[in-house]
Amino acid sequence: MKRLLLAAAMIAMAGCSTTAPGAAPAAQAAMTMPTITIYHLENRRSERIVWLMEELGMPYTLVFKRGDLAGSMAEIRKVNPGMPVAPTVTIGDQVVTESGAIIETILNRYAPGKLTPAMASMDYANHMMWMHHAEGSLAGRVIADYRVWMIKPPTERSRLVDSEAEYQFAEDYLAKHPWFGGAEFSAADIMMVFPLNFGMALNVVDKTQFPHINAWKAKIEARPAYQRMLAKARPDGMVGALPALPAHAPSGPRPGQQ
Ligand SMILES: N[C@@H](CCC(=O)N[C@@H](CS)C(=O)NCC(=O)O)C(=O)O
Repeated sequence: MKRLLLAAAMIAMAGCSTTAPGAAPAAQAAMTMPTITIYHLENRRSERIVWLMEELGMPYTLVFKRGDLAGSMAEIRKVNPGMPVAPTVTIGDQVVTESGAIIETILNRYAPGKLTPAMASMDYANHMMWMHHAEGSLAGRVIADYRVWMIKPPTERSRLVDSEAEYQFAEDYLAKHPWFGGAEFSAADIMMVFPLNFGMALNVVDKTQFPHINAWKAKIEARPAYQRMLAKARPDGMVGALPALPAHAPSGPRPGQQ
């Protein structure tokens, strides 16, 4: 009788949890992927989604007018008149924007466990931070600085976190980790390329000051999936590149800091 009760208790406990305490949950099964269509502007953020699909080796349809940003934007407006931005993606019949949200949706649903560190690892939180930092902090600051400096070049550094502080933060991280995903390449690296390239190419920061970011960019550009993305999404090289600032912003300490 005692043995029967013990067995019943063990079965009941097993029913409560299928994993040992502290163990990572089993990877979720991938859902069947509907047709994914990427509405693209050359040399813009929609490259992230093309690159993601190339890294995953998954099918997609790419829509843009080669060498014609206005024509490509007209295609975007047809499916997404309320928020015509690149990337706009259709997942089946659903229109989705925000590159980070698109990437997380595709990975979580159709490629669980891919391009993402294990949830229980130290790298996971860093990966998530860079996934969101790319658009939530870095892109906004670099583009704001670019726009303001185009109108009136600054004579001193801002007291607020500026582009240079952003690049230094990324530089310090890459001095200790090979990828923004930590030990392995992850979707966070895909998110970070666009804003880091933007500020360096347009002279918002002095690109010679960030050797680890430059070394990471060289590794990124050597990836076969990145090269396939360039061949498909940027077949004629840079299209509609913005003018670079004549000189990068003043570096050094901020006012009041020596
Ligand atoms: N945070 C959004 C930004 C999307 C965005 O602004 N994309 C730019 C191209 S890189 C765009 O379409 N701009 C058009 C406009 O602002 O009119 C994302 O990451 O998807």
